[in-house]
Amino acid sequence: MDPLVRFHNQHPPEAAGSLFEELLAGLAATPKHTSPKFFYDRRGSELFAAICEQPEYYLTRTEEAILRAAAADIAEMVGRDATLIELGSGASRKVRLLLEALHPVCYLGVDISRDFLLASTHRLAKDYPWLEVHAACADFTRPMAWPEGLAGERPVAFFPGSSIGNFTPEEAKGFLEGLATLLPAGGGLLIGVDLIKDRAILDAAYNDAAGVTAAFNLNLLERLRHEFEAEVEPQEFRHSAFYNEADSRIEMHLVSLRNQAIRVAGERVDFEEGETLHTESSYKYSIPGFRKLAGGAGFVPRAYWTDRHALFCIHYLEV
Ligand code: AVJ
Repeated sequence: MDPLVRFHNQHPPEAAGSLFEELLAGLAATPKHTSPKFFYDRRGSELFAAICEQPEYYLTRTEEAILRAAAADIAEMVGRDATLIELGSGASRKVRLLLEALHPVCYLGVDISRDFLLASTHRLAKDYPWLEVHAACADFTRPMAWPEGLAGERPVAFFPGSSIGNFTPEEAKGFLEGLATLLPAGGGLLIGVDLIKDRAILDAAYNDAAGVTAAFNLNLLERLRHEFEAEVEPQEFRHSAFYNEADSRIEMHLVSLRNQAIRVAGERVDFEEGETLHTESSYKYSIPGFRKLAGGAGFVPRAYWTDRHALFCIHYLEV
């Protein structure tokens, strides 16, 4: 037990089993797909943190610059003494840019990657001794409730990084509706959303020259081997990522380099040469497009902040 962080395990006992079933169902489907949440084992979370450092991956850097520049503005909008709830808190880096200005009474980090979450929230609690820090290991793509015992009366959710982009627009609407119901009147949502832009910038961001995104994508197969006892050779697949303009989304795939069969939990999954496993979609929105989506989900768009080149946008929405 960490004396600095209050830990809430919100994965129901059957979660591991049902995650596995979800994985198998996607592999058996046509076209084959897996949810991006399967990327985030410990190694996957580390690789994602490394992606954020790549020169081509403008999202993190730009969002952090916006947060830095707008922190005082955001604090004025959001108000002090909130209960700040970060969804998909990962390394809990971005929230640091807000803590001094926002001065919340309580911080809750929610993440699916347990060890990573515990390490990050521990560092946060050490660095901000005045802050009450909680950690909840949970899959926020499933219905959830806030854990008991959080200080403060006014929850404000923080959902940075354009993680919302992993949902289809319909799913995003459903997710926002769920959040709007979880938040009491006066509660808010500070959310980072990647913007539609020139495809060359988008394609480069998901095909970094150092190959970190490729390693992140292929790590999914490593995870299948180690955690789910799959028989699969990652070197028999290659990374593919491209902008699908019609659907305003980046698609990531693992392309089979030849006809082959992999095995997961005794189930055989056949791949033809060139066939893909669709591992992620990352939707991009215009500013008005996202405000409309949020409005339709029960939020009132209150403000937004963007960068000079209109690469990324942070919205503040209230219920
Ligand atoms: C965490 C979903 C925002 O879509 O940009 C980065 C994940 N995938 N590179 C994104 C990701 C490949 C990222 N999100």
